Amino acid sequence: MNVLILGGDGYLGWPTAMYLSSRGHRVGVLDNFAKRRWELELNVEPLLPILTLHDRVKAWREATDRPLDLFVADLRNYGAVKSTVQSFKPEAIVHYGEQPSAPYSMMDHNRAVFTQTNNIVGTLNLLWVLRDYAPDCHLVKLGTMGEYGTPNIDIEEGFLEIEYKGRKDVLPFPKQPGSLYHLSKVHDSHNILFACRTWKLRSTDLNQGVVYGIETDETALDPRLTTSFHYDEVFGTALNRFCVQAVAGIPLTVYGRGGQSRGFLNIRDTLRCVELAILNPPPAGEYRVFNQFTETFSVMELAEMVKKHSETLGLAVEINHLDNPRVEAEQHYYNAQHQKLIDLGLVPHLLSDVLLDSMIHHVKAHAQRIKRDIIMPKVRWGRAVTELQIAG
Ligand code: USQ
Repeated sequence: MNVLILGGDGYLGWPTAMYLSSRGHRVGVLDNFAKRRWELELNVEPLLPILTLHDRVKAWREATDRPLDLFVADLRNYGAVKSTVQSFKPEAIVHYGEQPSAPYSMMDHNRAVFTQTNNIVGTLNLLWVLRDYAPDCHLVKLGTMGEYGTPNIDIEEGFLEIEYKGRKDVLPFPKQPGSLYHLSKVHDSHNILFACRTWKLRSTDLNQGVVYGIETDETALDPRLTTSFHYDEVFGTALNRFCVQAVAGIPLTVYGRGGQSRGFLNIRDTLRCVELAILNPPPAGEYRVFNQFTETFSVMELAEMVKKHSETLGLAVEINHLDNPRVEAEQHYYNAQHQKLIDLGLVPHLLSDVLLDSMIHHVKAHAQRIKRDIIMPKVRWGRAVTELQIAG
């Protein structure tokens, strides 16, 4: 199958491209290298050094004799999206090509506007191109579990059966996202649902949880194939950050009480989930949602696991409860369904000592690259209180 990966230079896009290529698909990777620019803006960098995308594509060819098509394009440029789709002729598009960080979207007005215009306009361009030039192509869109927020009822997979005033319907599950980034994905979901209903496109919205892990079978083939792994406060995510903090001897940064529960999954399962979605496309006109995670943990549970495991490796680890920089529930009900990918054949890699061992081993090998000053959270969700307001 011809599969185009948008955001093919990223933490998940690059390993997905190699994984699908190794399974015999013809794979194209598209990126505009925006993430590398944001890294420069914030003076952060991935823990393991990574090559340019051009050099990684070359290294993949040398290691496996498999080609990848490379497109440098910005999804906000309709003409570039159109010409890529016309020349590559994708049967499936995997769309990771968005600004993926909640803290980045909450940093200031410019970055909030950028996040929403970048993400929403990029996806809207894609939908128009699919409508006119590739209506049968299956759009596999990376959404997020954070679209739902933390309601006090069970979270369903995209839709909820409702009985109201004696009538019944199946409607999109209510969305209460916790950041302007997460909101951008809600807006995308609405646009995609509209496009499927109105233009008879087909799409799978993968509402993914927080991903952890450094290594996949393909990245392990050659150090030149490494993926971008962040641990800073803006692009790093909870478990990945905790492993780096454990190695660096920095107390684990639990925000607030740490009762925030989220769905988590191993990076290897991300790749398999995307493959399962591609191999089982919905019919024309269907918009479907899979909740893509394998286990639920609270932040505090994760911190305790990392602490306990690190201690068996001789690392002394403390847990620090920081003032929560975000506005979010710190103790709440959380029960999200995640059955549809299991029904399609997903066999999860659950979080285990072996995985923690391997992550800490990788982090240790690059410990000299850890920048200690990019770990503590500085981006605050709440309104800044000015001196004028304090005065009255
Ligand atoms: N947290 C801490 N300490 C840290 C970092 C995070 O306590 O050092 C807490 C946060 O307050 C939050 C939870 O851990 O309650 C998750 O935060 P995160 O930074 O690991 O992940 P999040 O901001 O939710 O975003 C990440 C990805 C995003 C993806 C999302 C999936 O960056 O692209 O959409 O995970 S989900 O969380 O399910 O919405």
